[in-house]
Amino acid sequence: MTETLTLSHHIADQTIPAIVAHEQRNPAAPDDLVVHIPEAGTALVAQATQAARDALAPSAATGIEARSDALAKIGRAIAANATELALLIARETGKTVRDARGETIRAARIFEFFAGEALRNIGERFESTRPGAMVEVMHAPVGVVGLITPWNFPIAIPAWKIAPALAFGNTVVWKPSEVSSATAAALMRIIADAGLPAGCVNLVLGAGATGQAICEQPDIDAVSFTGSEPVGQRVREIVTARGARVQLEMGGVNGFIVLADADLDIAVECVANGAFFAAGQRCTATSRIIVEDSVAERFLAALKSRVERFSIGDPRDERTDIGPLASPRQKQRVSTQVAAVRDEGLVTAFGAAPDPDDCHFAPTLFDHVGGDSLLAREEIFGPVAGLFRVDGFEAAMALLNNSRYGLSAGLCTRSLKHAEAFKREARAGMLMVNLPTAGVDHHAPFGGLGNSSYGPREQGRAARAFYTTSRTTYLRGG
Ligand code: UN1
Repeated sequence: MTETLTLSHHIADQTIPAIVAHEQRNPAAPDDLVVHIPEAGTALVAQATQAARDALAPSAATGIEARSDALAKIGRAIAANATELALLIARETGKTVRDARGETIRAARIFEFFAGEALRNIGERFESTRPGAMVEVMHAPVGVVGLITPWNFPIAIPAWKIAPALAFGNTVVWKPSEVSSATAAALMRIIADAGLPAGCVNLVLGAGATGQAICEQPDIDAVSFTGSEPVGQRVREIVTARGARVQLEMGGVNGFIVLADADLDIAVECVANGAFFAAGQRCTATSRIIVEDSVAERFLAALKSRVERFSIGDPRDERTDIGPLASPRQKQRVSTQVAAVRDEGLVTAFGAAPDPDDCHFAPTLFDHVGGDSLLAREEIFGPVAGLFRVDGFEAAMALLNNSRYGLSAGLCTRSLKHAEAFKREARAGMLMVNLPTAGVDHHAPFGGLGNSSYGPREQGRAARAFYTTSRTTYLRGG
């Protein structure tokens, strides 16, 4: 699989070829040019939006059972093609094939879950205060939704936006990250074969200009975005200014506390996974490892020896634990931030070496980090974390909560008392006890507090809130 792919937009079941604007190279083998990508821009976004609007009535006429069948069919087709999709994800984004296969299966399960939800969009009927009248509450589609998705979960995140959008009767204009366009095009082909009316899902490819066109498009009723905080804030400004609905999932500088009474084997597994798997490119990654002084040296030695056993290399190899960063731009960003941390005078316990030949970056840990460091404030989105030493639970919680973000937080302990206090006091949307900060279930609500998220939660039954609007009817027999 080394040919260069040339991608097309997909609007109302037509593939629309266009002029090449970007390329994505295999981040583990820069000579391998994976894909040529066009830029849709304003005119094609308008065309896709019209196609999506025209598809609303046919989609409603199709009914919930046919929609549910289509979602189940998409899920089955993703699962049946998991091996091929995982290899494409690995080649295009550098995600290890093992993680990519897991993610692909997760995407399949998400479509299957929402195949059920399409049949469970249950409303309410109750008595009006006016004698003889009844009140009915239905959950109606929002309309045309714009979806802007990132490269780090190139199939699962599109799945957890597209599936509920369709399940509840919306139609979609979707722009994936230019770093994962080939994976998006492969998913689009599967969706196009599911038997939904033309125009239910429209794929527009490109980078920032096309994302901006979606946000500005007056006929898009709601925009759901996952990506970086600065871009997310911009999305929010544009979309709320024109009065449309917006949902954002952005960054995190997630903390994981290791108390003195923790099982250190569990703590090491949680941190090794949370901080370094997927090369740290998860918004739920562990960036701040907050450890009680009395166990810090033992924990650090065990973590170091675990990291030394990682197999770092070609993401398409089944044995690889950690692959490269997704692009030279990503490697540049991580390198710049690591240099800034060094300029603070901090030293590493291990790592900090970018590979000169490709996008690999060694797992890196800075030791003796203080609460005012860049590592405590900014998301790095690479395999880089800081070790913060504290003298007990209260100090650990104070440090944990000292962040403008609040996506995921973890605690490793054997103490029920501390676990309960953590559940009450940690300022984060996702709380993990003796589990890594990253890695969430597909059937549970997902989202954060503070600058991490905006709008209703994604995933699970909670997803309905964003993709529907309640319609209240008062009914009196004539
Ligand atoms: C996970 O940790 O399993 O972009 C999911 C991200 C998040 C999803 C994380 N929106 O990393």
